Order: sequence, then C-alpha cells, then structure tokens
Amino acid sequence: MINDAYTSTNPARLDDVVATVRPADEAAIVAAARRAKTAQPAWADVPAPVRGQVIANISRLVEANAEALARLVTREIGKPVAEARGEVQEIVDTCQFFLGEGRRLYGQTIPSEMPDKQLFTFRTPVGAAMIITAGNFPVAVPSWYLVPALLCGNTVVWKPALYAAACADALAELFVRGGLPDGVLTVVHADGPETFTGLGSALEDGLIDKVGFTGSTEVGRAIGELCGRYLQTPCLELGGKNPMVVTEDADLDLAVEGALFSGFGTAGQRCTSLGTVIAHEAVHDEFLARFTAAVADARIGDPTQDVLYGPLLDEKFAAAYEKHLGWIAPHHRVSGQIGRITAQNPRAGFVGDPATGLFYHPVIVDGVRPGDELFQQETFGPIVGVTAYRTLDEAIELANGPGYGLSSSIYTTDPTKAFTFRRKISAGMVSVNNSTSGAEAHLPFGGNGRSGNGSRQSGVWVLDQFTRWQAMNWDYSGRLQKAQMEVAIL
Ligand code: UN1
Repeated sequence: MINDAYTSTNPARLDDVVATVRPADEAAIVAAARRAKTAQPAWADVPAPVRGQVIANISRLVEANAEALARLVTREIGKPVAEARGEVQEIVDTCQFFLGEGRRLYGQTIPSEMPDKQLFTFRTPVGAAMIITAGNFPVAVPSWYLVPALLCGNTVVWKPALYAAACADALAELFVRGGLPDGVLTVVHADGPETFTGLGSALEDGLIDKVGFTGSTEVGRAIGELCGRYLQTPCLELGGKNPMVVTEDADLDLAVEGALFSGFGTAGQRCTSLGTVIAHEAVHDEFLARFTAAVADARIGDPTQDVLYGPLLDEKFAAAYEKHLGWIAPHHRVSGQIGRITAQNPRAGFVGDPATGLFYHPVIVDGVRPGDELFQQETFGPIVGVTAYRTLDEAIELANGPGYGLSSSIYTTDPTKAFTFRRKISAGMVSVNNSTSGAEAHLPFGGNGRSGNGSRQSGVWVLDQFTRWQAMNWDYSGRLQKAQMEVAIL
C-alpha cells in the first residue's frame, strides 16, 4: 500500500482528482521527526516577539488567500463554501490571538521564603511536535495546533488526513512563506499504520516530545497508550456524542434552528455535531414536528451553492456511516428517507446532481434509548436521535450517558436550569440557547471521558500543551540558605 499513490478526490464530484500524493513510509516519518528535532533549538532562540511577527505574516497571507483556500476546502472535502470561509476565518482568529502572545508568554516572579532570594517561572518550549489531524476541518483545526506550537518555539511535523492532502499543502505553503526557517514545519502525507509505527520509532529515538491528535476515540486511545510508554501526555481531541436538552420553557424555534445547524450542518461531521436531542415530554412532539419540517425544507447538495450540507468527506467515511445507519432499530420512528440520495432514492429540491457525489439523506430518529448503539455511539453523519425526559436530573443523566464529554447544550429560559445543567454535565463545553457546534477560537476547546484526556486547545490554555514550566531560584545572599530549614517565624 505504501508505495501506491493516493488520490484525494472531490466528494461532490468523484471524477475530480484534487491531489495525488505518495504516502511516506516509516523511515521517511522518522527522518521528518529528526529534521524537526534538529531545527528546534535555533527556532527556540528566535525571540518570541519575532516568532509572533511570523504568525502575523501568516495571518496576513491567509487573509489575502482566503477565498482560494476556502474554495479548495470546498472542493477537497465538500464543505459548503460559506462554512469553508468561516473555517479560514478561524485560522485568522487563531493567528490574531497568538501573535500578541509572542510579546507575553508570561512567566512569574514569586517571593522566596528566604531573604535575598528570588523565585521565577519561565515557559520553555517542549521541543519537536508531531501533529496528526482529521480532514473535516482540514485547515482550521490544524492551525489550532500549529500556531501556538510554533509561537512557543517548537518545531512541527504535521501529518494531515490523506483525503485533505491538498488543503494541508496549501496551508503549509502559506506558513512557510510567512517566514518559517527550514525544518520548522514539515508536512508528511502518510497512511495510519505507517504513521503509528513511524511515531513509535521517533518516540523511541527521542525525536518527538509532544503529540497532538484530533480524530477518533479508538485511534486516540492507541496514541495515548503509545505516548504513555514514553512518559508523554499527548493532546487528544476525540469524538463526541453531543447532547442538546430542550426544556419545557425553551424557545422552540431557536432550539430547532440550533438542532438543524449542529445536527446537519457539515453533514454532522464535526466532533461537536449534535448527537441526541433530549426534549421535555411536554414539548417533545411539538419540537419534533418543527424540527422534521425544518429538515424537510433544507437545501442539500452541491457545496459550492448555498446548502445546509454537501457530501460526506470521502468513501471511507461514507462506508462507515452506512454501517451506522444499521443501528436504526424497529422501535425507532424515522422521518423521511434514509441512506444515499440517488435517482431511485431522491430528495425533493436537491441542489445539483446526486449521482456525482457522496450525498446522504438527513435522518431524524425519534425514540432512541440508552440501550441503543445510536444513543451511545458517535455516528459522524447526518443523523440525529431524539428522546423525551420528565425531570432535569433525568435529562442530565441521559446527556452524560454515552460517556463522551465534548460539547453540550441546553435550550431554556430558566437560569436555574441552565446553571444546574452546567454544573452537572460532564462536558468540556456547554452552550445555553446555542448549538453544540461553533466554538469560538479563544475559549478552551476539549472534552472529558471518551472525548479526550482532558487537554484543552485554543486560547491561553493551549500554552500549557506547548510549553513546560521551568522554575528558577536566584540566591543573592552570598551564603547557602536551605529551603524549609531556616524559615524565621516572627
Ligand atoms: C472538530 O470537528 O474537530 O466548534 C472541531 C466547532 C468548530 C470546531 C470543530 N469550531 O464546531
């Protein structure tokens, strides 16, 4: 497999080849790691404000090339162009946040328990990082790693998803043009098995000091185990089964809008996509009726047009999603058609020609229960479960049930319910009267349980992923003062 070229195709027009790459073997991955490790000390010697200037250059270049990059995202992974533009904006937002951090990267001065002695803390770069990313956000989510990692003085080997190879190359080119010296950022295109063995060898040889991974819980667990062997804590951003609670006092139209966007936007292929709506029994039927009507009205199809969603990411994701459709059980109530949109299984008002790409019907499944796979597992496709609850405690128990813990949301006009939900939900992110997806780029992003290992990306919090705290003490008393042994109590 590794010597075969990989072709990345447009999922909306499968005969459109976007890129052809030759996946790297294990030795090439180790060589890239060695290159990053070798380049790192000189990059760390560049003053942080100057590294911040490079991030500023990157930001300007991304802005100047925003439309072309957004169009490429749409072409390579089928994301509707309005969303793709938002994704590119998310890179700019990330750069804007961190370019100023180059002039901060604050440490602390701390009093000593002894006279004539001063304590300090410094943030030090971790070293060489290997960043492995999914292709559903082929440029924004990688930038969440690359920008802070580079700003903090680390070098990076970036292994993007093969099906998003062209987007990765385009983004990396803008980064390098922004002023990164040779070896500071290397893109490696590789299949999963070679990435895993290559990473293992690089860790064994001491060439990689930090791993960042965004992808499935299953692969994240394997990477976590591998890193643990080398006493490393990777940054793991994994799946989600994100719940939305709709209380009896909620604004139902707002809740429907949120469910439509986070359940079916991006064809449900965000880690923050809505998994299950948990609606109070008093509003369940009304919510379901309005939600079903909104979905029936939605435009789906050609992602270069104004559509709610386009195709699934690639053939592999489409095949996996078809298996997940098999989780629909006899006790479920399904509205509308299911499966691939074809001439035999058409959708009224479909935009474009369904035969050209990987287009799927939106599916609402009412009556999901905790015993169902559909209730417990991430589906990564345009399918949303609905269930009813009686008490808020029951709703929260249902919301926590699957054991993920990335994003969550509650629609309510009652602040007590909102704050109770915030306190009792096990999730890294909580929205009130807003959808589960669409996190802003300067808040901590990450999850609990099956969604990750507690690491947080974005904002100042990610600095703790890409720097280590170094403590320093400076004794200017001219004698040996011993901590804990000579504190004078007045
Ligand atoms: C992902 O799907 O990996 O919050 C990230 C959101 C986006 C990021 C999703 N800003 O929906």
